[in-house]
Amino acid sequence: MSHKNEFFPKISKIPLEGPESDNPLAFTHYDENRIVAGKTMKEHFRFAVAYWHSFCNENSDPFGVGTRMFPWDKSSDPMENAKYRMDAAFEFITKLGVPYYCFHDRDLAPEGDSISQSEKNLNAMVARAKEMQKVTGVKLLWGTANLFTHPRYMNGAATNPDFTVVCHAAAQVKAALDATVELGGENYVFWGGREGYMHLLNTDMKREIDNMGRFLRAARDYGRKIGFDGTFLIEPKPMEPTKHQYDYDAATVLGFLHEQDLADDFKLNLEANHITLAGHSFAHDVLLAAQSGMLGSIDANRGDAQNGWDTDYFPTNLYDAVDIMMILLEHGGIAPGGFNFDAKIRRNSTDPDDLFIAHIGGMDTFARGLLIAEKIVQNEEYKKLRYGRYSSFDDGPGKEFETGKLTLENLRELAISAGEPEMISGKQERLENLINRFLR
Ligand code: XUL
Ligand code: CO
Repeated sequence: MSHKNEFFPKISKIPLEGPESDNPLAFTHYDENRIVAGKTMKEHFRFAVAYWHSFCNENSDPFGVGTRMFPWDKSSDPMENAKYRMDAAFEFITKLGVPYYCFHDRDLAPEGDSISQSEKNLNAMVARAKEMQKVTGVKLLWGTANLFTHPRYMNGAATNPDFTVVCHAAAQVKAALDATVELGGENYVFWGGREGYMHLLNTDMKREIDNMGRFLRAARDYGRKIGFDGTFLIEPKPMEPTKHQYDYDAATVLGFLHEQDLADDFKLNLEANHITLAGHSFAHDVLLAAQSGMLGSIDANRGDAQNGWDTDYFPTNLYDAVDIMMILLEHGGIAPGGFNFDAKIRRNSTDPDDLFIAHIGGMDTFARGLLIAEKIVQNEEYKKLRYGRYSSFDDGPGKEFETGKLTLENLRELAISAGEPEMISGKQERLENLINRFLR
C-alpha cells in the first residue's frame, strides 16, 4: 500500500492477543487459523466488510448532517475521491485481516450523466479493484446494484409501474453483474429496498411481483451467459424504505422463488435486523433457510428491542451468535456465502479507531459463539432433548408415515390401538439452563 494514501496511520495490523487482553485493537477470540469442528475460523465465517457503511455512509440521519470525517474525500472530482476511498477500504480490510468485501455499484463509482458514463466510471474502478485484490489477496464475497437511492426508483425498480424505470434498473444490474464477474465475486445479491408499495390503492400487486420474477430470470440468464457460476441471493426485509416490501421474510421469498422458477439459482442472504423487523428471531429465518437447503449468506448486524427500525448495530449479542453457529455447525456451514458486516458505527462514534473496534467486536462475538456452539452441539443431553423427541418416527408405523405409506384411515386405526398418548415434557427450561451453562 503506498504510504502517501495511508488513511489509518495510527493503526497497524490487528493482532490476536487472546481472551485476557484488554487492548481494544486486538482480537480476543477470532483466530483465523484455529481449527474448530474440522475447519479454520477463517473458513467458518468468511467475514466481509460492507463498503457502503464503512466508507460511504457519513452517518447523517433525518435530523442532522453527517458526523463522520472522511479523510479520503480529498478532491472536488468524484472519480478521484472514489480512488482515495478504495485505497482507504483496502487499507482497512487488510489491517483488520478480513478475507472479503461487498459493494453496491454506486459505492465503488459515482453515477454519471448517462448509462454509458456510469458504466465507464464503474469499469475504471473495477479495474483498480481488480489490481488491489491481486496485491492484497482480499476477495469479493458479493456485488449488487443500488436500485433505491436515485429519485427514478421512488416507485420501485423491477416492480416500477413505469417500464422505462425497469429498463434503467436492468442496465444497472447488467453492469453490476459484469463488475462482479470481472472481480471473481462468489455471489450476487438482490436487496429490493423499493420493491414493494407505499399504498395498495395505487398498486397492482400481482403484476409487480410477476414483473420482479421476470426481471430476476432475465438477470439470472445474463449472469449465467457471461460465466457467473456463483449463487444469486435475495435479501429479505419486511419494510423500510417501503411500507411493505415484497421480499418480506425467508418464508415469503422461498415461496416466491419456487413460484417464479428461480429456486435452482437463488438462495437467501439473511440479515439479522431485517428478520427481527419481520417479527422473527434471527435464528428462526436462518434455521428455516438452512433446513430447506436455501441458506446463502448472512448480513451480520443487530436491531434494538426498543426500536422499530433498521438500526444496523454491530453484532455483539453472544446468545444470538451461539444460536446461529449451532445452526451452521448442524447444517453444513455458510460457504460459498459468508458473514458480511452490514452494520454501521453510531453517529457519535467519531474516532478513526471506532470502525476497527466495531468490526473486532463483531468478529470476536461470532468466534466465541462458534467455540461455545461446538461444545453444545456435541452435548449428549442437548441432542437427546432436541432430536430424541422425534424417536417415535424413527421406526415402525411412525417411519411408515414419514415415508408416505399411511392413509388417514390407517392413522385412525393406530390411534385406537395405541390408546391415549403419554404426556412427554418439552423440557424448554432445562434446555435454556443447559445453554446458559455453556455461556459461562
Ligand atoms: C439495507 C441493506 C442493504 C443490502 C444490500 O437494509 O441491508 O445494504 O444488504 O443492498
Ligand atoms: Co443487508
